Amino acid sequence: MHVIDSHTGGEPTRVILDGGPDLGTGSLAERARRLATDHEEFYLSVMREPRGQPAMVGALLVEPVDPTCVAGVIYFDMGAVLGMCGHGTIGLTVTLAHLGRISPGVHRIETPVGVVEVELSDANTVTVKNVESRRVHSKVAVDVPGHGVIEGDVAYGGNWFFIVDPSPLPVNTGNIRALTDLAISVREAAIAQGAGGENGEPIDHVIFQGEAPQRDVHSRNFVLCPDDTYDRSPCGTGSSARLACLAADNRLAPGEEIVQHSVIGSPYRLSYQTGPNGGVIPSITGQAFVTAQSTILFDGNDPFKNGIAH
Ligand code: PYC
Repeated sequence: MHVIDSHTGGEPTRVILDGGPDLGTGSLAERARRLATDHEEFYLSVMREPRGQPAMVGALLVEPVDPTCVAGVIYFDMGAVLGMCGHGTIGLTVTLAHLGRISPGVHRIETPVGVVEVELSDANTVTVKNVESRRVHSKVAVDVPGHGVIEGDVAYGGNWFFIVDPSPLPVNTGNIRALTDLAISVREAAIAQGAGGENGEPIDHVIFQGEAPQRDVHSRNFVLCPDDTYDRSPCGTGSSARLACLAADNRLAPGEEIVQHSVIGSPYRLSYQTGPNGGVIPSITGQAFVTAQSTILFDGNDPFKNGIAH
């Protein structure tokens, strides 16, 4: 299996060029469902240690249905198959350029939740125009065992987010363990108490919005991903959901640009345009760098062939 690894603001992406399972035909949403139900062993073996690493997102290249797209992609981490991934799309675009498959300019990429547009400005800088994002519930109270009631907005940005603003804890690297534990409890409470999307979609990510020390930075976020790691980048789908909340609260005008930092200080430039269905079309600009080009091997005698479960 040939892969190319990159990171976007510190968050790793592994693009799988070949050697993945046969997912058959149909829409990318159908093929993503098949990956989730029939091929868990495959994606865990590529994401888990010793081949993968915590926080890594896999990007399985598949044939797009839409012929105007340069690629189809299904994202996953070691916790779940994802609808979309913003940092992964920036990493994938830089990887396609590294391979000589695309040049600077605008391209379309098909994902299970729809087609996204990417603009490659230079070898490392990409703007993603994400799928329409929306807030579906505001100020939802969840009772978090051991903590008490926490209020948050439920919003969609290609994945489902519970966004807590302001964060119950300061968002800084010294608090990563405590933020992670609290975010897991919030996600579990939200799921148990039915706080999800309009059709009952479960929350898969939690965001705590904190203050940034820099005057020119709008805020700093902590994002918990399905695999219980935190996003080293400001999370593209999470930033999209957050833009939908800012727009719904009239806290950011269409076209106005802000800088969002992750908990480790990596930046995205964010803005939005009003979407056709009452939501927002987010623009996310970030940078990715290729870190490795490898062949992954699976030895039938290896007791950890399918990765370490812990
Ligand atoms: O950037 O959208 C994102 C993302 C999702 C999970 C990890 N990163």
